[in-house]
Amino acid sequence: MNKEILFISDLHLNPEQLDDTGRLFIDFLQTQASATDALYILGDLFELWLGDDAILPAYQPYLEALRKLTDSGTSLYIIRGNRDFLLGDKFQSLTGAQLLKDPTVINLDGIPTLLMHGDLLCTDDIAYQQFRAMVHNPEWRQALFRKSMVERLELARKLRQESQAATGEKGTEIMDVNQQAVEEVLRSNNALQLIHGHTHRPAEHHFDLDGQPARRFVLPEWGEMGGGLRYGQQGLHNESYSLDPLVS
Ligand code: LP5
Repeated sequence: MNKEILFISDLHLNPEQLDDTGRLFIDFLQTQASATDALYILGDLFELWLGDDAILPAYQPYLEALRKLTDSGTSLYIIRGNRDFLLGDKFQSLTGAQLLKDPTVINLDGIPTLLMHGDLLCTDDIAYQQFRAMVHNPEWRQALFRKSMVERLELARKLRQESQAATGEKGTEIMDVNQQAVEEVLRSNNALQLIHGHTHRPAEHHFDLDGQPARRFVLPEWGEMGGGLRYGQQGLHNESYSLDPLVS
């Protein structure tokens, strides 16, 4: 029998309060995810993660809901995003999640499928790639971990301001994936299928890769509605989630 697997990303859970998206996510975990074999979250589960030693109180309900999910038998796999790149070992032990490297290849029905957050594919966004290299630098991280939670929050606020100013100036194409980067990463991982988030441009792209049909699925961001991909007997298909029983 085929496994049932869900893929979601870009929930950007509010660091200050439990809002509608947060309630929808907890409902999703209890109703949809708990009835499947595995849930993959491909980055930016949290709007900002200050480090496992500085967990914001507003995130406690999610940690508990994720723990309940894994205790009930659903496997939980998470790729870090550009907002929650500091998720670490303590987060794993609190929730039962397994953090995956970006990219990771899994096998869906014999099709090698690449999972990524998606930011690494935005190679035309040179300023972002420099920013990414900075926050992945071990020395930058050591300096950050010496700061208090309040200092980290203030730094995160400044980074957001810088980022918002920068993205306002950038052309939309620069902030999308680069097709050549997509093809190279598929080729180097012997994969024909890619699932990612980050760009908030949900779609299913079909293209030719060295004479073979290839697909790229882009996951949606969450708001009052959620969405993702389900893999089951029918292959991969889109789903949407809502707390309103009249909307599906
Ligand atoms: O986030 P989003 O989707 O709006 O834009 C992203 C890229 N921006 C980022 C930066 C984050 O938004 C910043 C917030 C991160 C906080 C996370 C947790 C904090 C951890 C602890 C830290 C204290 O990822 C954006 C891309 C866009 O996606 C599309 O791909 O374009 O990239 C940028 O905007 C980067 C800018 O081009 C360059 C930013 C320069 C920052 C320079 C640092 C200066 C230091 C100032 C502070 C003193």
